[in-house]
Amino acid sequence: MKAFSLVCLLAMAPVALGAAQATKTPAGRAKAPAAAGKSAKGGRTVTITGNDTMKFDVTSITAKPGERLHVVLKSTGTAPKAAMAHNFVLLKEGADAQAFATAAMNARDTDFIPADQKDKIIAHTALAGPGETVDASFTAPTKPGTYTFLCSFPGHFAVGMKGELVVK
Ligand SMILES: [Cu+2]
Repeated sequence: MKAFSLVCLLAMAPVALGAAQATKTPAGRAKAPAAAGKSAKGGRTVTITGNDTMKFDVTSITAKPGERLHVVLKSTGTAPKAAMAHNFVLLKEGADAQAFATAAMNARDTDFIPADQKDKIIAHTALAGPGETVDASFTAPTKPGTYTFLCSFPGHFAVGMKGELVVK
């Protein structure tokens, strides 16, 4: 009887372990797409960092017309995600960045990507909270020019969380 109980315990151990691992997955998920992105999505990787000072460390990206790019955005801040998160939103040529940022303020439900401005976007990432990494792969415009990218979290564009993609 004693031996039987032991077998039961041993048999159950992997199940319990598996359950514990399953609950851990969401916490580690933020990093997985970036690691997988390099090989799976292709394109030249451009790594950008955002932090609690609401600035991108890369404010100018140069690309060839139609070049495939893989933007990886890391948030190195420590403030809570609800108060401080970052994304990378690349706008189409001629899009009004100020109008986009203003509309985004009311779009918390969609991670500050305003539904009525989606036609102004070339590509965007998800929101990165403290310590999180998000990414997006896209094809640079074929038309040479300067395209604005910004963080659409409320207030960040206003204090200069923006940059430009120069296609030439
Ligand atoms: Cu931001």
